[in-house]
Amino acid sequence: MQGKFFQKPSPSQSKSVPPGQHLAKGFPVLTYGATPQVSKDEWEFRVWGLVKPMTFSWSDFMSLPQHDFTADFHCVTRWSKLDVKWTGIKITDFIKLLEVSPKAIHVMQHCYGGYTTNISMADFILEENFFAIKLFGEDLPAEHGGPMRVIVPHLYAWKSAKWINGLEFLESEELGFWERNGYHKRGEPWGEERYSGF
Ligand SMILES: Nc1nc2c(c(=O)[nH]1)N[C@H]1C(S)=C(S)[C@@H](COP(=O)(O)O)O[C@H]1N2
Ligand SMILES: [Mo]
Repeated sequence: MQGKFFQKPSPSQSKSVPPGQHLAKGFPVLTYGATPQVSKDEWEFRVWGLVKPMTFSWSDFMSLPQHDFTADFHCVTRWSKLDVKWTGIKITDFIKLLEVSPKAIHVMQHCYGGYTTNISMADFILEENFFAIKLFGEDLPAEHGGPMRVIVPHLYAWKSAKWINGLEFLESEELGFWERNGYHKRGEPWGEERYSGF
């Protein structure tokens, strides 16, 4: 598929495009519902469930090390964008601040606006996953999840929660918004884990 919205991958790009996906021109915005407008001053981030409950401010997050990340981005609606440049804080660095119970095997990501998405601890606590605060060197725009979103590069992008404001640690798998509405529980793009089939 080509034309206004898609472009043909170069030979070197082809191996990075999972089956059934097309390269998007630009960086589409995909949001269910309205875009929350949250200032950094009022922004707050909570952890609860199988963890010592804690609340973090924007400046708490800014005291953590920041890194540049380059990651491919795959939306289950069949567009991908390769080599997106982000700046952010590693999930693994943040988790070190928490007292998580060893019984926690699953995580629910919660967001301003009410969106949720679930992920296993094994998929979440990876060096390559991060909280993004910049996109191509600029403050993360509100429509792409600013002031802060999650990026989990190895799963479909619905697992990368925009406007993240909390993590709930769980002793068993629970389903988030799209997962309750038919999307796959895990969502791995190379295996085309798109829909759950229930
Ligand atoms: N809070 C929230 N996060 C979200 C979504 C959403 O609707 N709300 N959409 C998801 C989906 S389906 C995709 S493809 C990506 C889109 O990110 P983008 O708008 O920056 O391209 O965000 C994901 N995270
Ligand atoms: Mo998506």
